[in-house]
Amino acid sequence: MKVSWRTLGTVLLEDEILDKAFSRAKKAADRVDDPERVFRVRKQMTRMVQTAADIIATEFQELVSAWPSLDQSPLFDVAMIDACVGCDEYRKNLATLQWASQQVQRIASQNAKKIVRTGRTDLMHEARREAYGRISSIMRQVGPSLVWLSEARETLKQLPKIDPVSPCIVVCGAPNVGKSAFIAALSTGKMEVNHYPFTTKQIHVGHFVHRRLQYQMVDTPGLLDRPMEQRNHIEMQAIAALENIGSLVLFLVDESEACGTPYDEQMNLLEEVQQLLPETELMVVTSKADLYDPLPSMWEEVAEQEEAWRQGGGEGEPNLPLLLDTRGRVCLSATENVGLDAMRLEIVRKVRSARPNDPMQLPEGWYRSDD
Ligand SMILES: Nc1nc2c(ncn2[C@@H]2O[C@H](COP(=O)(O)OP(=O)(O)OP(=O)(O)O)[C@@H](O)[C@H]2O)c(=O)[nH]1
Ligand SMILES: [Mg+2]
Repeated sequence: MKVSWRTLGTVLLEDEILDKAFSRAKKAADRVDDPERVFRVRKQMTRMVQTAADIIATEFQELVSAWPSLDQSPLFDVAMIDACVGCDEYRKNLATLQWASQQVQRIASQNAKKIVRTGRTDLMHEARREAYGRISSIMRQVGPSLVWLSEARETLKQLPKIDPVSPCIVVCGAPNVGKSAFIAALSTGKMEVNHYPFTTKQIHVGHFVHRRLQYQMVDTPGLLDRPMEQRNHIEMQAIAALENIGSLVLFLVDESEACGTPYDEQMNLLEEVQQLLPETELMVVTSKADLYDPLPSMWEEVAEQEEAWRQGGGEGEPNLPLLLDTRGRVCLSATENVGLDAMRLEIVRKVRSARPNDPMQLPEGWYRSDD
């Protein structure tokens, strides 16, 4: 199941639901037509009670089934939900609506029975009023859950959309080293811009496709800007979430220090990231290679070979030479578009060797439609 928080409908609040339910109930009663007064009132009152309860129960049922079940959500989503709104609260508030939906139906059927059993119209009205009172009281009890869900929806809407099945490359590094520029340069098509709900920073999610497999790249602004001990629970959760989705971590270093963080500090951060994500393959890459003076010795050669490959349609998986700096580290320039194609192919190779089971390799007897 693929979760899309962006398509979750608005959560109506207590008063909005009650208004909707009671006004529909009133309309349903107005449509009743029976010349015999007792029959007419009986039908009107039962219809009011049942319509109101149905509207409310349906509203809650739909909400409960539209919101993803945590047991079936990808680990990334669960970690993010926990970081942003809390899994316990999430479960509790949805369960409250489930309970309320049953209560409301129960009240309706009890009071409908009272209405049917009496021959006195005043008692019918009385039973209808009682049902409305009890339903309103249930609604007051779920009011806070509705407010919570409505706020949670606003928060979760901002989360990056990550497909748990496709490889995901997590791009990290100190602020300003060129993470977003790197993702933009490697992406085909438009980059998505999202937020981690607890920072104001933009997260970029970019994609490229190689041999029909989609590769996602996600950046991590604001997550690693501070020393470990100053990080709060939420940031740690988000980092843990990255561990769950990352097939490969790219750590960008800006050796020119144009980013504002000294090289040594960037190396300390690298060590922290390695400790945080011990299970994930990590590759260190130098950004902004165009700022080297002199340029890396292979600059021209790499630029020419990449250009020639692109001219030829960019097919296949040639061994394009990687641009290396004097430390022997892979480098590239997002602004000059040098070293990027070679890097993309390197990512593909790394991801392939890091993923023990290739999702494109289906079990025996399974067929993939070649669309
Ligand atoms: N010369 C040069 N500048 C670059 C390159 N890539 C990025 N920059 C510049 O570096 C600055 C930061 O780039 P971003 O891509 O925003 O860096 P970031 O790591 O995403 O920054 P945060 O999201 O704030 O952590 C911008 O001014 C870019 O223009 C590059 O390859 N060469
Ligand atoms: Mg950025």
